[in-house]
Amino acid sequence: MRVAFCCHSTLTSFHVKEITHLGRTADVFGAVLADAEISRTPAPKLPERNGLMTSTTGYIWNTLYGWTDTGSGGLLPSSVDSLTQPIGHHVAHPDTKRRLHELISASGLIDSLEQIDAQQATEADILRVHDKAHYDRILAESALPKGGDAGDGVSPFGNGGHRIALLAAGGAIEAVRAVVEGQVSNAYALINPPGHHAERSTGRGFCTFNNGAIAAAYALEVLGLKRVAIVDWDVHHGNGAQDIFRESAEVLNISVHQDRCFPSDSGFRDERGEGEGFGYTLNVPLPPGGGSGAYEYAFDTVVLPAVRAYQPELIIVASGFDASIMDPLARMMMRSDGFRSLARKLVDLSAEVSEGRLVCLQEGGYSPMYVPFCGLAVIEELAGVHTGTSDAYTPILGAMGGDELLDHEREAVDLAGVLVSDIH
Ligand code: 3YP
Ligand code: ZN
Repeated sequence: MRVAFCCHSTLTSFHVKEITHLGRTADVFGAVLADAEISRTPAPKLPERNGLMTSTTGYIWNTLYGWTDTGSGGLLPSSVDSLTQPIGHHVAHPDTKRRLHELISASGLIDSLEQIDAQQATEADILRVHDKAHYDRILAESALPKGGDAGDGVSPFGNGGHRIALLAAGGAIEAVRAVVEGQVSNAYALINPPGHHAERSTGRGFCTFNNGAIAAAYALEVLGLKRVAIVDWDVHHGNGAQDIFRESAEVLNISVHQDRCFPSDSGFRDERGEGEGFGYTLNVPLPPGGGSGAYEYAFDTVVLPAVRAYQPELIIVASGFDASIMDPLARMMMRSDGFRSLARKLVDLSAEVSEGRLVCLQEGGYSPMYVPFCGLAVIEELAGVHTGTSDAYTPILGAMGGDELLDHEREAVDLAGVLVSDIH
């Protein structure tokens, strides 16, 4: 049964929060709803962990996540020799994520979230998924006066940057710990730098350590879970977890991404894992141009059936907002309502398979103006709280179309759908 209550905040009209631990439906103004209305709302499965029942959403942000120094180039390092002019605002400048944090605050949503502090991950936490040479190299380059690069020449970090990367991995761990221990029912960790391209032996694509893989390994090796699913809706391929968990059946890694965007040589449907891990790597490459129709079809046809077949104890989401229509680093057409609907699907799925255990970790997203609205929509769905904030860009972006599922998108998704039958 659900109870709805409303409360006023100083900044927004009102919040509606659904809480799931009381046995009847009522609202705070005292009007108990009629039985007929009660029976219309199916009772969600109650999240019950360690005897605790909660309906709180955890939230992680740290000031240092806004201090990553991505350098003076725009995407490539600035260089007189190659005539790439300094621009002062790298495409992955942390302001985009800080602006999302500020919308969470200004909308009033933050008042409904349980803020959790991140700690720096330990060396042992990192070495569950990375080799020591990578860890040592990051620490050594971080000690240089101007910092270094995580591994591929387009992933710069500044002096002391290793501490922010460790704090991002530690934020992912804390979010997982809080959810698995039942302190909160689900969580959004707005961490930075991102992680999903980082492989066992190198950083890549703005990522230093693979926060999601580190959190999954923590859940398996420290918290004792047996099955973790990673759902990666960042527009780029989740190659890092694919590399790290290639031979593991303890992690189901599903990546929905723009076909051959980045990395351009991975993310194909025929990459399915190796040995015991065969079948537990699942790639859903989408043609460029897809919007909510393509994504919702991919979720309904592939992601949800795959996760249901796998029955994980925890779902980790690699949550990038770079599939948005405003993003400079991909060519998809998602809007905030599309991300909201994907989040809703995963909240419902987690209630069905993992007692509500769902942890979203921030990955990419490079539109400083639009990422905040996408993130707010997702976190509202996790919390079951609507602040009443409307996406101010909907009138202009909604008019651009792109939401219907097209035949070539359906065909691409259906080809991935046949792979679900190998998951057990
Ligand atoms: C890394 C270099 C070119 C594309 C870019 C992608 C980073 C990202 O958002 N990954 O999820
Ligand atoms: Zn991305």
